[in-house]
Amino acid sequence: HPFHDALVSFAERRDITMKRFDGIYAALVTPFDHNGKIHVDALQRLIDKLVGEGAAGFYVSGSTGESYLLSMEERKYLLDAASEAVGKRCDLIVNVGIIATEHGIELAKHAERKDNVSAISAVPPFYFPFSKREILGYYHTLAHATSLPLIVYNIPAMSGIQFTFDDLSQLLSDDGICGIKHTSYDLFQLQRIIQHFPEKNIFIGHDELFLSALSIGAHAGIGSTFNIMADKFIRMQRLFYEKKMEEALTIQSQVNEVVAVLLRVGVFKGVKAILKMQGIDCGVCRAPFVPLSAEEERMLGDVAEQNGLLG
Ligand code: MN9
Repeated sequence: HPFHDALVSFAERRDITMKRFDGIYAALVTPFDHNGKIHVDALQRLIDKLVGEGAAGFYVSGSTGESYLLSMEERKYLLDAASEAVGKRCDLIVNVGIIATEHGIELAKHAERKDNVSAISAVPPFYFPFSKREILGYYHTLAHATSLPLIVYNIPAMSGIQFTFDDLSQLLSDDGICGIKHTSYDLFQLQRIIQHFPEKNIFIGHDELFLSALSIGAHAGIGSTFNIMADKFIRMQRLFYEKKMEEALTIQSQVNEVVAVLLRVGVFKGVKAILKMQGIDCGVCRAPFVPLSAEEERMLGDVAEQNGLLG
């Protein structure tokens, strides 16, 4: 492809290029303190709780982390803090997606300096109507900008970019691209990707589809609701491997009761509100997001209580 000269060869990459991702990667919220600054103590407590529940790792600076409301410096600082908080216990995937390719490269180079980061990820460049060629070029460039492999973040509802199966095949044929985070309700497309790229890492990005995605061959998930109920997903995956489908579906059904309310009030705001009820105050989402109403908080409290999220 057009960036061939800049390629780092497969053999020169870190061993982790071949990493098989498995399990639950929590798409971390970004905790803010009362002054709206990144709250490192809350982040540490959140990470400790999720490691304790059995999370496989963390997805830092994604949509859930409000990364497009953070400055470049804050995105780096957030990763510094998360990397330090996690230590050697788990690995991190870092979303470096941003509009300008050179800013993405800068974030990728920063991520490469952390020894617990196993991959970068990126949303498509947004706002401007870039051509498919420009968007695919952005990914190939980021995938070879550092020794870290890249996970494509497919999220049409937010990015506005619809990838076809052919687009995704082109991307996954790049040896610098180790997988995809599929945050789309199109399970037909997901199944075709898994079938045609069995050696790549496929993350389901819609928590409400977790069990469905496992049934068509996904092995891992990246999700915002793992912040508040990682244990349920971990149990669901274990039950699935034990072929206890009815029990697994019971858990998915509970999870989906919670997701339905989160979608009504705004997922990121709702996840932060439930975390506060669970004893980890991560503050509120950054403006232009507005705080939840008392009625929205009540709905969240009720559904969290009814589904065993409040202990
Ligand atoms: O990280 C999340 N995607 C977005 C994954 O928030 C854009 C999901 O966890 C969803 O929030 C969740 C609700 O649709 O599945």
